[in-house]
Amino acid sequence: MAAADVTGPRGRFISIEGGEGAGKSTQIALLAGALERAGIAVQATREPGGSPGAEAIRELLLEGEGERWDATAEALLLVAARYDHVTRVIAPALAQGVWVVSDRFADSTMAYQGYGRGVALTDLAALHSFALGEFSPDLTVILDLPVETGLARAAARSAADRFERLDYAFHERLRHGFQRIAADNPARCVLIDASGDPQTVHRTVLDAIGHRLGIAVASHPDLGRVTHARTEGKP
Ligand code: Z5A
Repeated sequence: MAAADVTGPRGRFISIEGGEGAGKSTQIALLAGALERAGIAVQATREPGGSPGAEAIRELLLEGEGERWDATAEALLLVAARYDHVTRVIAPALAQGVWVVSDRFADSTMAYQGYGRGVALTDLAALHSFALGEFSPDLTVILDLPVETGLARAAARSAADRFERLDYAFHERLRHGFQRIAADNPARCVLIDASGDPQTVHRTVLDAIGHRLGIAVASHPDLGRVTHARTEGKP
């Protein structure tokens, strides 16, 4: 994937993962605010989506009945969207020295379509290898939360989409999948308890960035303002 072959000074790529209502959008808003205050240029983005083509695919994925797409079609659509997002948005930003923080990335496909919906993990890995080569986040923060807590948070926020309407056992497989991904990729992933209040989780995320990426960033103090500015409607 030529656009990801960055040779100059490069920004860092952080993905935030987790199940429904884990607090990804909230943490991305806080993290982006903290990085900006530290003088780091940062671009917040999301998946599926993040580029015009990928946003069009997002609409195909999230609308309609639960069985509109089978799990394999879903995976193919997601990886097509991801390729577009990486080549047109993420890799060019990193090449300019901008840090990119993404609400979900490839681990969501492993968790949802793989652990959740039964597509072989080896097939998904091969698909990603074809689309992205060796490109991957520098750090993946996985927000871990009991299923019932996450679904209650998500339900309080908005009407359920195609994925949120899937059954409880699916969401348990998802949580287990993310925990496995963290255990299998310890150099890239950090699993964080997301059951605390937003500022507590935020400070834990910044600690992880300090340890893993070697940069100390002060926490963002203004939770209410940043949360509303950046999370209504997602990044
Ligand atoms: N999907 C997939 O299947 N495969 C893939 O490869 C990819 C995605 C990339 C995207 O939907 C869907 O696509 C997703 C997986 C699938 N499934 N669903 N649903 P989305 O982008 O619309 O939704 P999401 O990514 O799942 O995020 P979310 O569930 O909407 O929530 P969140 O971003 O993790 O949480 P939040 O918006 O920050 O917080 C939710 C609520 O809880 C909100 O009212 C907050 O104020 C509150 N909150 C947040 N943090 C806290 C704490 N710490 N305490 C208490 N309350 C909190």
